[in-house]
Amino acid sequence: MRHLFSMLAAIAFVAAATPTVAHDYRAGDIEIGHPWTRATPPAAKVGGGYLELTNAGDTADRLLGGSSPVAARVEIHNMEMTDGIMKMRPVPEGVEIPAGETVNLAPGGYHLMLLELKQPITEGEMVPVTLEFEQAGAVDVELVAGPIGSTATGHGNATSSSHEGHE
Ligand SMILES: [Cu+2]
Repeated sequence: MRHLFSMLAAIAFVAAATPTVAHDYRAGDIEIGHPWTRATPPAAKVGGGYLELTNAGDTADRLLGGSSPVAARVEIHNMEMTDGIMKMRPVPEGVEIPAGETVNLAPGGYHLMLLELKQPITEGEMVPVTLEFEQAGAVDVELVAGPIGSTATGHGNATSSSHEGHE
């Protein structure tokens, strides 16, 4: 009985963590799992982008960057611990996706950065982004916008000031 309860709790947790239906895309050998973003505060000029990249092929590929009609630029960033402080830095060389492996762009690590947003991202919105891969080429995906509160896990208070510095 206790086992059943914890199983139900686990299911409830998963449901809460993924408020929207998972959606996937494919470009050549690259599978793109559940691209998402977060709603932004009214004055925000930047937004994040998160997704899972799986290389089903037998040669390495590389996510080089992207573009979006809702932002002036889309960059790839990484979060790194420097002297005990989480800092973001642009990764112009992109992210390698080794053959047969999965690379996660997620809060706290590699992520897409939508810069100079033309308007705030609202919860539930589908944000179109074109991803650019070295081998697989360009592919259009849509980021599902989660609630604004979910900023706590990634681009939270500690990093929002460094985002401002991107302007
Ligand atoms: Cu960033």
